[in-house]
Amino acid sequence: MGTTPFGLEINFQNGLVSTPNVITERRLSQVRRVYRDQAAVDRILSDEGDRLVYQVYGADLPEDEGQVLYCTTIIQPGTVGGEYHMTKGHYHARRDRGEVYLGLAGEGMLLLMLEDGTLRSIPMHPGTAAHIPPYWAHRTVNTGNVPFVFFSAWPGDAGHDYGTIEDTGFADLVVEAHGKPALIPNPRFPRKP
Ligand code: PAN
Ligand code: ZN
Repeated sequence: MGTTPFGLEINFQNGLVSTPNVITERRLSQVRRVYRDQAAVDRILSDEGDRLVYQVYGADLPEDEGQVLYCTTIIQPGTVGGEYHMTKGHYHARRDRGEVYLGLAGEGMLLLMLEDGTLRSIPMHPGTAAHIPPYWAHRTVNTGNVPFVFFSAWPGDAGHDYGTIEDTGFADLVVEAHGKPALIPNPRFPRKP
């Protein structure tokens, strides 16, 4: 029978959702493995504590075929060992499920990757509606000086596979070079000879 219709209010500036019932907070200690420079992670943890990297605000909806799930993500500005703050990133457990991202505030980059390592990047700013096709892993990066906020909507039965990306990362890293984002090859990513 599905669910009861409802509307939530989203603040486009800060990404807050009225009466969200699912809030995820990702602090540096929880997402440390996404960064290349583990010594830099240790330094930040001991010098300034466990900084907030990103939050996700969503609605508690059933993860069923036919439902459309949605949330906002707020990535705080900052770098770790030269890499910009980023989400963990994932494939959908059902690889044939896509997604839509809409930029609301701040500046970011969407990284997309196929399982053979083919990589694409899409700059995101307020108003950018990005299409994530089926089969593409996706990660977002805050490349600006203020929180990067975006909205996502995806099929209820997509599921999330974090393990594959946790093991290898994406094929490229997004680093700050002369104050601007640059993509450089990730030495940890397995490349075919
Ligand atoms: C997004 C992401 C969200 C957080 O809603 O889940 O931005 O990123 P991670 O899930 O990689 O930590 C999405 O892609 N949902 O499918
Ligand atoms: Zn997704």
